[in-house]
Amino acid sequence: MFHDPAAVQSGGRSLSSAWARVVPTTAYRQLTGWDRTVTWVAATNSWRTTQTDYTYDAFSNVLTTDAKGDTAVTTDDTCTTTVYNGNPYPNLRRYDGAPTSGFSTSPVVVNADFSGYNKVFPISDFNGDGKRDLIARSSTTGGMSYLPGNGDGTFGAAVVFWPGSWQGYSEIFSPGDFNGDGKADIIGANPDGLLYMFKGNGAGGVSVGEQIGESDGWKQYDLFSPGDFSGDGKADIMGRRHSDNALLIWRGDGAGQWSTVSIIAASGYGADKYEQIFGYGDYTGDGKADLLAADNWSVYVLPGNGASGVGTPAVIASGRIATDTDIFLGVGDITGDGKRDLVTVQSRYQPSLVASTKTVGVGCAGTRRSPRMPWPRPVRTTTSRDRARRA
Ligand SMILES: [Ca+2]
Ligand SMILES: [Ca+2]
Ligand SMILES: [Ca+2]
Ligand SMILES: [Ca+2]
Repeated sequence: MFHDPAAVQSGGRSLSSAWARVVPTTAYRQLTGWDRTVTWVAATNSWRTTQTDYTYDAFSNVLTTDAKGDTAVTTDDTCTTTVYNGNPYPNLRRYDGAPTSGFSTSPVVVNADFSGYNKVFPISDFNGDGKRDLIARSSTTGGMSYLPGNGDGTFGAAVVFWPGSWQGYSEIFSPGDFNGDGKADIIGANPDGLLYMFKGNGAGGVSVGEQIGESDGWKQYDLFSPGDFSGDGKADIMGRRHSDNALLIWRGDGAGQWSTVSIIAASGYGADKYEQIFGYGDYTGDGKADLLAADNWSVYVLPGNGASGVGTPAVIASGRIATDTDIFLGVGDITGDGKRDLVTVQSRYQPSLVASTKTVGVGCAGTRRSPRMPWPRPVRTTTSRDRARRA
């Protein structure tokens, strides 16, 4: 999703453009380097040096980041050792909802090898046990499975409910219950661009698809649904149009069709602004369904006003949650603690946090290096990256 054709190393593997932005000059190199910060510590009348080493693995991701601590003998040392490895497989991870807004910065890998699927989306409850589930499509057979939510943020083994191939379907998603029988349904655009609804049976299956709408132009949209966005209690379909970046809503009639369609915004919701927009349900807690969106640095809430309108976007999380993620899934609360969660898919080769440990103490553990530059110096930051680039 985030892959940038310009950010392809010589080996041919594409790397996240977002990741390239974090370490722009060295993300595609196999090397080690260091950053060094020298700070005057008035309390101890001494200079403090903090050095961070970077090592890049065979895939040119940051492998280890190791703060070597300071050279001043004070108790203000704070040394953090962080270890990353490139993902051996695409994985599925969960970011638990933070107490007030946003999400935990320590994701939990809930499926370490998600390489068998090329499409995944959330659904409220597909198998009738009251817990939220995921739907996934096999990358080899195109068959459809559901991953039953356990209610604690984890998922059980995939259960195939449609062995035949849905490989040609694009824009597959669940709006929740679209035909009014109380059971969550699936909607998808078929290879001809026609839209089909697959009525859920509430027990882990769907009936044969039936066409909804008459147009064959559904491939011109990114489609998603936060549930009811218009405020009438009936699930809606939303989308953004590729040609003009407009945001649209098809207001569900509660019986498997829609009553009206309108353009919420004529522009401004394109992939150039938000790489992904996805339905969430109510994120803000005002009872009105919201959308979430992400660019290559931040995750945003696009608050619904309960009447098909969108308020001002607000950043709810930034950093690795955005740079590390290929696909966002607006799953709602899947851990049962009342806080809204997020599930993401992270691709192969992306850096995956292995461990992070913080030590506070004199010099901390590990190697302490002598400063290479004239000593002491005023407060400043230097970097070896230019040197490495020349090397
Ligand atoms: Ca379920
Ligand atoms: Ca239904
Ligand atoms: Ca509605
Ligand atoms: Ca809301």
